[in-house]
Amino acid sequence: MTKGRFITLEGGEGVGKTTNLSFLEQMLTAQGIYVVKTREPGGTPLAEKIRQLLLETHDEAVDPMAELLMMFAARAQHIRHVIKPALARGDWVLCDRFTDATYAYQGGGRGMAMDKIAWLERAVQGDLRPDLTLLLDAPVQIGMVRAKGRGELDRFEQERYDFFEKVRQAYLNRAQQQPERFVVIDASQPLDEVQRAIKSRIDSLMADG
Ligand code: T5A
Repeated sequence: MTKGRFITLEGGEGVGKTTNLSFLEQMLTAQGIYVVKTREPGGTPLAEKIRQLLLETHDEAVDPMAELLMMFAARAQHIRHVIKPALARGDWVLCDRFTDATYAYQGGGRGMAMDKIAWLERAVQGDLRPDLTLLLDAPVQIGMVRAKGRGELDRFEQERYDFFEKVRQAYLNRAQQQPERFVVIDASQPLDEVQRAIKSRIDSLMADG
């Protein structure tokens, strides 16, 4: 049985995570690899309900701690019912956002203490971490224009510009702190260039065995 891999795609709004996750799925499937494509928040029926609560707008202000705990509540379900079983089977898990998004949005964007996030990460995930994280990075403006092109904005997409600048910076800081896990890809390039960069990194991951 081949060793399962856990690959996450990260980045701000509209940088192309969903588009490139499908590209990656096709590329790996063509090589005979069993792939589980999933997303956060979400990935199980219950976690998708939590996603809906998180993304819709409410008359009541959402407390940042409540938001943080809902992210990890959804993640606990996702890890138990989807991610761990898939890795145990030897499948590759391709996940549209994971805990780096929590550090970027709840930590960087909302200003929650990073050590609280780290505590929850240990409590919920144990030692589960992605093998590889592709960070699609682009100026906030570019991602927002792409995201707006898709229609109605969710609760996060309605945040102010400086929120997304902080999110972007928090992602880049994490990539700098963990260069062995992160690959930063310039997502402002044309899509075929972005996909060439992704393919090259995956080829070397496979060559490493
Ligand atoms: N969240 C999530 C947290 O706050 N904390 C957490 O812990 C987690 C897990 C989830 C929200 O939840 C927050 C963050 C988010 O706000 P989401 O749906 O996962 O929401 O995230 P979004 O960023 O909203 O996802 P999007 O679908 O909007 O963006 P994608 O997936 O990055 O972009 P995609 O692939 O849909 O592309 C957008 C458009 O751009 C085009 C595509 O064709 C598409 O039309 N495009 C390009 N165009 C030109 N050149 C390129 N290189 C292009 N790449 C894509």
